[in-house]
Amino acid sequence: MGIVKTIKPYHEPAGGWGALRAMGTALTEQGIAVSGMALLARMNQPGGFDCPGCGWADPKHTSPFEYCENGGKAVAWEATAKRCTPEFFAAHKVSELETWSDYDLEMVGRLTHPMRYDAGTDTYQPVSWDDAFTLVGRHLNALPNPDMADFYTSGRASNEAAFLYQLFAREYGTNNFPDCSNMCHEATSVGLPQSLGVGKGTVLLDDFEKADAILIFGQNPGTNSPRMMTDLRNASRRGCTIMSFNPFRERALERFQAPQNPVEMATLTSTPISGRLFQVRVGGDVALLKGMMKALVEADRRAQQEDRGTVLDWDFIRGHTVGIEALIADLDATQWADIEQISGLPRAEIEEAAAAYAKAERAILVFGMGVTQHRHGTQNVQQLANLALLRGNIGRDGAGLCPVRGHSNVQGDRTVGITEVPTAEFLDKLKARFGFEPPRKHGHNVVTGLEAMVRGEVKVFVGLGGNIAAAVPDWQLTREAMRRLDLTVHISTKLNRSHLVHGRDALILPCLGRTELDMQAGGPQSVTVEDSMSMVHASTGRADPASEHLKSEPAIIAGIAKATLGTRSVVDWDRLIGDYDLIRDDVEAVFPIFDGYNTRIKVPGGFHLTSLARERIWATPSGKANFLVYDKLGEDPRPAEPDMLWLTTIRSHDQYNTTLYSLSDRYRGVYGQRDVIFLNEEEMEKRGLQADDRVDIVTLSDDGLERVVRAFKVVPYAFPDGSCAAYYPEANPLVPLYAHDPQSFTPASKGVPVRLVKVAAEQGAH
Ligand SMILES: Nc1nc2c(c(=O)[nH]1)N[C@H]1C(S)=C(S)[C@@H](COP(=O)(O)OP(=O)(O)OC[C@H]3O[C@@H](n4cnc5c(=O)[nH]c(N)nc54)[C@H](O)[C@@H]3O)O[C@H]1N2
Ligand SMILES: Nc1nc2c(c(=O)[nH]1)N[C@H]1C(S)=C(S)[C@@H](COP(=O)(O)OP(=O)(O)OC[C@H]3O[C@@H](n4cnc5c(=O)[nH]c(N)nc54)[C@H](O)[C@@H]3O)O[C@H]1N2
Ligand SMILES: [Mo]
Repeated sequence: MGIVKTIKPYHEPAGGWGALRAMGTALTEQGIAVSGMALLARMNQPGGFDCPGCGWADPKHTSPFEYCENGGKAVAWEATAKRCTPEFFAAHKVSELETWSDYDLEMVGRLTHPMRYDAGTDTYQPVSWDDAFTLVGRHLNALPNPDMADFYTSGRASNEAAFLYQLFAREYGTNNFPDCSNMCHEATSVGLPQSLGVGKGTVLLDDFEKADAILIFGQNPGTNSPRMMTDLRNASRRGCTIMSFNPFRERALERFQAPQNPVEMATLTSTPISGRLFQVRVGGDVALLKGMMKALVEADRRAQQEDRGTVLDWDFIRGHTVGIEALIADLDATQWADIEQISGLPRAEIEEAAAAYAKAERAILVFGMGVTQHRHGTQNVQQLANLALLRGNIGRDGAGLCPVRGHSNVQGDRTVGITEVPTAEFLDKLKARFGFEPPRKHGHNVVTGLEAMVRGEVKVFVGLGGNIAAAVPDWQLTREAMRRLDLTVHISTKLNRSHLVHGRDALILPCLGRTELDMQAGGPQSVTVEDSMSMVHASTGRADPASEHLKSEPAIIAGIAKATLGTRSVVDWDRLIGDYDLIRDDVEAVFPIFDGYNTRIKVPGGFHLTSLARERIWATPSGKANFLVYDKLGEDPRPAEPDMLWLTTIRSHDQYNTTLYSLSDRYRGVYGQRDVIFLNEEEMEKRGLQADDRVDIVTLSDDGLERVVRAFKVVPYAFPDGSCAAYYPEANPLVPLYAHDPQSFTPASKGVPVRLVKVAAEQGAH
């Protein structure tokens, strides 16, 4: 790449002309400057396809311009004119490709043929679909126990593909469904049911038009869900208070220029977004949340003493919740000094945040990975739920919890049965519909799956999308385990790291993307997805497939199922693949909330899956919402290591998870490089470091293994004390596999204890 490596602050607002320029560049780089714009005109429109980017909800289709810079990049990446062909594979041994960067691998373009690894030549060679399916079947049938296979899902798979995938693996005999969600919002899915009885958000897009306050915890909308910026901007303009709690001063949370707004664009004005930014320390959220709640409780007592009403919503608390006494006792026992130390925020600031929250009649609490990816991720989520419950901010217009999901269908995949801990009720329904006995034993999630792989107990890995080898923690350990597998199968659109970290046998099975026409025996097919707000709607690709040899994800799963189960199967796979309406009928039979599925997706915008908590019906054992106590403030700050910093691993503006669109991160002022570490000047001074110095980042591991990434460049940044940040996935070798939330098994990617070792100038020269 010709990009110069520089660090220089970005002065423009987020969005705006910078966003339009970046989208134009992405389309041009992929060789689709003109056709790409035509494609984008069909994105998120009735009859069109759903954006393959993030899981933010679609508005009510009032503008022909329903996409954002990063959605544009996601489409450019899929609709690229570049191709990764058998000739390419013939020319590059796998051992050579291993030396390529992740960026260069995906830049090769769309995969065109099914490929099988050939050890003799150390290359991938073309293979027929039939032979590929037979190979998978042979390996799976050779396993003494179906629990020796793992079936991974990344959240781009449609409801139809995901349902078939779980159907096949369960008929085969296992509940091993590690899922990208295990590394993402699992703390939400595990934490919220205990609090509210549902594991999903409780707001709809309309609520953003009615809220008086929106609080954003550990989420970066300007980059990761840019269409949300329009809702925030409109809220901000009508006087809604917006507060953000984040160690970074994320640009989009400060100022935003709507690319869709001609006036802002022409006059170069922008809307200030976050009324207030609270720079919480990395891992300091429990302390912050308890501080806010403590301030509310204290204010409530004062108000009652002075006969000024109440600050807490006691009618709601008494009518709808249990556990308030224990929560208040815990808050009373928590000292302000500890809250300040661990959150990194002075008491006065926390009280200010609490006061602004208390002033709002209706408040929405938004949260993302900054909250979930901690050893105390579930606790973070539950303390957030407590904060909402204290003021009755659930189940009312303009109020609620809004976990912003990642992948565009990660929520839907879970809804239709991708889970390693299925309920008995679901399995009974599956059995009633199909007539086979599904396995009851709980299966692997990402962490337990990798642990089993490390122990040699897993032999076959199948990945429905994603890039597991790069997305997971502890590369040294986990990649070595992947290389010992009997078979790795990746259903993918683009070449990525996981294809190179392969088992003894290995297959790359290329599939259609969401923008492409999916033609089956019964004609062109649509799929369905569920967004962050539980809206289910259809997505129809119309573009010519990247290659005539591609199959749809459902068709690939059916091919594997037939080759593995043969006449044993009670499912008529060909019939289902011929007409996806039939798959949806099955989904509806197993999950009654999909009542009228095929009819309801014909309505533009789709339909909403009911959230009981939204109706103030609490599906918990007590029948009430639960205030849940966590008697700590976070993780112990290791007094024995005065040098320690909490490292958080974050996304740049120019990446989609492990896919890099470029090596730059313009809002944070980083260009042409990703091996950087953000650190404040005081912490730099303490360590004798200057800007551009190189450091090794070393994890303070508990198990004696050395975890280190080398020669990262120091970038001074107004960051909280005791904290630092580096990019995901480059920093993943630092995240220990054992360092996960014990309840949700979410790896602690946003809370890694590290120390820095300065590298001598000549060693660090890059
Ligand atoms: N363009 C683009 N869009 C995406 C993605 C992408 O990679 N690129 N990924 C998709 C996926 S799968 C997901 S899950 C979402 C991810 O979207 P986000 O949830 O926004 O994920 P991150 O960027 O990893 O981190 C979010 C924020 O958490 C802050 N943070 C870090 N540590 C802490 C902490 O300890 N406390 C608090 N309060 N904040 C902290 C970071 O500064 C950052 O602003 O986006 C989805 N959309
Ligand atoms: N340190 C650290 N680690 C993290 C995170 C973090 O913040 N920090 N975030 C975590 C999170 S939130 C997530 S969700 C995971 C993401 O983990 P994954 O979901 O496994 O990773 P992705 O990078 O999204 O997967 C990209 C690949 O998906 C394939 N692909 C793209 N589109 C399609 C499609 O339509 N169909 C199919 N079959 N394949 C397709 C392409 O081959 C592409 O290379 O990573 C997690 N890992
Ligand atoms: Mo995610």
